[in-house]
Amino acid sequence: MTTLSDYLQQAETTSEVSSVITTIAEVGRDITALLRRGALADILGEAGNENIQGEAQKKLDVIANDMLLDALTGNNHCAGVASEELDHATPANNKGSLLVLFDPLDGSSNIDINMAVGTIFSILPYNNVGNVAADSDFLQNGDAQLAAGYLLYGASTMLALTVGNGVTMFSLDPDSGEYVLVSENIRIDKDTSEYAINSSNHRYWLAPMQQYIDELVAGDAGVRGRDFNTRWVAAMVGDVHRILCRGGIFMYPFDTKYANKAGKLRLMYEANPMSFLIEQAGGASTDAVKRIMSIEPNDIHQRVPVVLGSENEVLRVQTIHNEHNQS
Ligand code: AFP
Repeated sequence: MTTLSDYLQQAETTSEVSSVITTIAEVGRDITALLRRGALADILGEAGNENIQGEAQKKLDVIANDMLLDALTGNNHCAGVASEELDHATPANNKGSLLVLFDPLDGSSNIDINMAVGTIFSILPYNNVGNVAADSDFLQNGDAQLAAGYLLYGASTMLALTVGNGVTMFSLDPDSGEYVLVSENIRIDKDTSEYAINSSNHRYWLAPMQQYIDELVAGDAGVRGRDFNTRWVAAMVGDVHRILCRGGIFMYPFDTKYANKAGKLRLMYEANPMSFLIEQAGGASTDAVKRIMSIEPNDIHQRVPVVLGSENEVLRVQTIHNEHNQS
């Protein structure tokens, strides 16, 4: 049996990155304990306020955010933290060499119905050591990430992690409290017949995305010549986990409902960490046209359209968009 600690000791990363990953995993254990108590733990329902995204915060959004913030600001290697739930970055230890970004509870609309939720995290280098970290220090593209991963709080709690040398998965042993390695060097098939998208937004999508999805819906009666199936967890962590396990394509495209924000998902603490995992597992991740991890950010909360998963399907979406742009 290999634990997360055993894995990190031999992984091609630094002791500082390993320390921060361990801190996040420890908070994941505490969030798991809260979720396991569910309705009995007074963690359900609305917190009664909105975050910078204008979204009503759930109690557990705030609780998870505060747990991660407290733990990471207590880690000497963490110079600053940025969270989906906080307007601006929180400076921590200005002698630290790392920055951490997270969505503390992704899929929080699933909490009240006892469905899967998760924590997404991204670790960046701090290039201004000795100074107080500010939002601008976080504005690095996805290729700058030193590590990324998620905790999936499902029937079991799992940690998916990359430090730039493949994707490894761990399962939390509820008896010992250890994260036990269950799979490594995960690879995503280039092809798939399973897609994930919120189809109720069809009328808001741009024409090329409408064409791509209409072709999937047409199945073996259309140009694709085969039937497709759809799955939608409404928590990105759940959809990405399924893709890492059995392939697929996940899309939250540009839609005119969010026209001023370029889609619903956030670049820095959702799209970039998930793209790192997907690319490390042999998949692809774009904004429908451009590679996500090449995007130069201009705001820690900026949104981006997301198309990620099995490479040949992501490329097909890109081809259809390019054909429309050339016509
Ligand atoms: P919440 O955290 O507000 O539930 O949003 C989750 C999410 O950001 C992402 O995890 C899902 O894939 C997506 O939104 C679901 O969006 P829809 O609710 O529009 O289906």
